[in-house]
Amino acid sequence: MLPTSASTFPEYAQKFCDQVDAALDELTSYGPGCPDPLREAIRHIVLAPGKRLRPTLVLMASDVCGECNHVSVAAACAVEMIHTYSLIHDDLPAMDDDDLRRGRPTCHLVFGEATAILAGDALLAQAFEVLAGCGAEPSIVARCCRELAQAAGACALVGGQADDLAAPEAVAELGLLESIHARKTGAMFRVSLRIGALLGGASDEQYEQLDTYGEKLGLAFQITDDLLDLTGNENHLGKRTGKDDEHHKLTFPSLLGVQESEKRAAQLIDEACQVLDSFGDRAKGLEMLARYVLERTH
Ligand code: GRG
Repeated sequence: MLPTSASTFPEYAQKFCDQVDAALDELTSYGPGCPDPLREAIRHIVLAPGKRLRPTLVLMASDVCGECNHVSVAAACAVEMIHTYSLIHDDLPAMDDDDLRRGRPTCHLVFGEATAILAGDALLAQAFEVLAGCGAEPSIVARCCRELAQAAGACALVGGQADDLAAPEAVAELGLLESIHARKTGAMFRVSLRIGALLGGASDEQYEQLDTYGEKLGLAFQITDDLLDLTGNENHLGKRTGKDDEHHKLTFPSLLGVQESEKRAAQLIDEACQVLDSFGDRAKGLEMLARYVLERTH
């Protein structure tokens, strides 16, 4: 399944992204019952050029454990649907109030707030429809659904987002910042690895290793996200920069400074890669993805 000659992560991951893109296109075509504006609103963001990191993690985790097929592709789409719903809702005026996402005007700007909210709601529901129907053994499917629901729920993605929105009023403290990011960003990275591991037939030890890799990767990703908001290029990023300062957000660079934040992200990526040692060459893609997170410009 893996292209062996690829030298950069995007080249390496292309084959995974192509499978996910094709499946998402099909899954968001929808039959009768789905109003045209809702379908268009969903596809406007789902099919926009996202990096597809989380679905790629699902597929790579399955692959390192031995089994990566259409079942994992369906699960990868479920994870991307939750992620995309969270982006659509995060961009709403009541939250981050953004006008640019994945290089396109945000969903609510094009289709209106009500349709954007409903597009997110539909994706959240569909994610579980797709995961429940992915075709894996029922006990594994049930475990994957539970893991995904937890990662998307009040103590993870949604809770982290709630605390992040409240953070300007909170005491600027590293423990709080790490807790917000572990929930708002880290949980979706971790669950991608967990689901990929479960569908790939991971041993308990492999599952734990991939989970630890996901935990470290998720935090490093958020640190680089904070740094890119400060120093990145809007054209490369496809979203506005400088928003964190504008919203008085609690971020790693605001708390630790740019250099210390870069050091911390690099250390986390080294630690994440070390955890992969026992997988040997099979984990090359996961290692490349981790290094890419550090070097990315978007
Ligand atoms: C609305 C429940 C709810 C949660 C919103 C997604 C999110 C949580 C907030 C977006 C703001 C933000 C900077 C989050 C942290 C990092 C993150 C999730 C960035 C976006 O992920 P990428 O860069 O996006 O992987 P693409 O578009 O490439 O998929």
